[in-house]
Amino acid sequence: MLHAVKLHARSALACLGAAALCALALPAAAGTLDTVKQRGTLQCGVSEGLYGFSEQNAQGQWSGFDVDFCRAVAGAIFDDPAKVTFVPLSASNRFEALRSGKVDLLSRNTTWTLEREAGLGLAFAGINFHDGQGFMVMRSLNKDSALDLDGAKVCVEAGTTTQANLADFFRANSMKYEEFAFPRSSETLAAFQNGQCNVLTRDQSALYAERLRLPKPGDAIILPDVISKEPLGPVTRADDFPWFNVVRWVNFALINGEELGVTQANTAEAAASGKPDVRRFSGAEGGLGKMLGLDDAFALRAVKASGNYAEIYERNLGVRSRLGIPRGLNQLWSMGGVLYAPPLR
Ligand SMILES: N[C@@H](CCC(=O)N[C@@H](CS)C(=O)NCC(=O)O)C(=O)O
Repeated sequence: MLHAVKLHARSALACLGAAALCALALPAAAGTLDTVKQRGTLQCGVSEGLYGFSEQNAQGQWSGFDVDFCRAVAGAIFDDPAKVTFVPLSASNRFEALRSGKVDLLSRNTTWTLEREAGLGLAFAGINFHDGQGFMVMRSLNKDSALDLDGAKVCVEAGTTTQANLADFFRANSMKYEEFAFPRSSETLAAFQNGQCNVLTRDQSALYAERLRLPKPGDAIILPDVISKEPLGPVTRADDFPWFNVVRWVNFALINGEELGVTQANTAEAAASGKPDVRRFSGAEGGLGKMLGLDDAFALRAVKASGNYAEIYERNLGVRSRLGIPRGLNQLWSMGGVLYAPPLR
């Protein structure tokens, strides 16, 4: 069920001085942010188990790129990254969990598409991983291009953009395939392993992750073809703009944190910095956090919780991690990638 749209009246528009610097004061919203604050924990939807993105160890502790994003949001709100309840969701049940309010936020390798926003009443708060879909085959199959896959038996997870792109790719190239679709990633991988299908298709990042689960990862190869754009990012309900903004600006804060050189280890130093942009980032001036309903130090707190974007990326996905995925497109705009966050001011 979709929540009713809440309209926020402009209760005050205060303009300061000749420079006409305007601060837009909104009434306290009885929305998700208040619910989260009152509950004392953020309910964050993550995947059920995807190396590098969200996984739970034997002690029940979660880790991963998507998990760290949830912790950064909790850090921004509570100054305590532990105030998150992780809710594992399959590809098929993730959107209903968000729409029904079971989770406040979806941080689960989810692709931004028009249908999901305009059709489901959701809003993507940004892109935190630029992915693309690929194919994995056993080395013994002797295929080195996706265009050689005519007649293949393909395993795919149901309820994903992956399934739709698969159909497009084979149709566009006049090739046939037999589809084996499963609701869970563990079942999809098992079917590939036991030979029910000879091709596994997923987002490239997920292929890197799933290959590590094979008894002999070196027996499988990821074909070089990338057949789609998969901009992955955090998602909220579309009816709560103030909450959407909180999540969106935490994402921007992590990217700006990298750009400014604010790291998990130097937040105390950053808080004492004399540089104007670092002072705004740390909440020493600008009063930016309050406009979001947060403490002015929200950006610094987010980095304190999880590290800046580069730290989160390298810890979970980067070339020195188990997955070994180069930054590529996910490099800052100033370093040859496409990550670009509006300024905190
Ligand atoms: N990005 C795609 C695929 C997302 C997805 O759920 N992918 C599957 C494999 S392709 C996955 O990550 N499963 C992990 C899990 O269910 O724990 C989408 O948003 O539809």
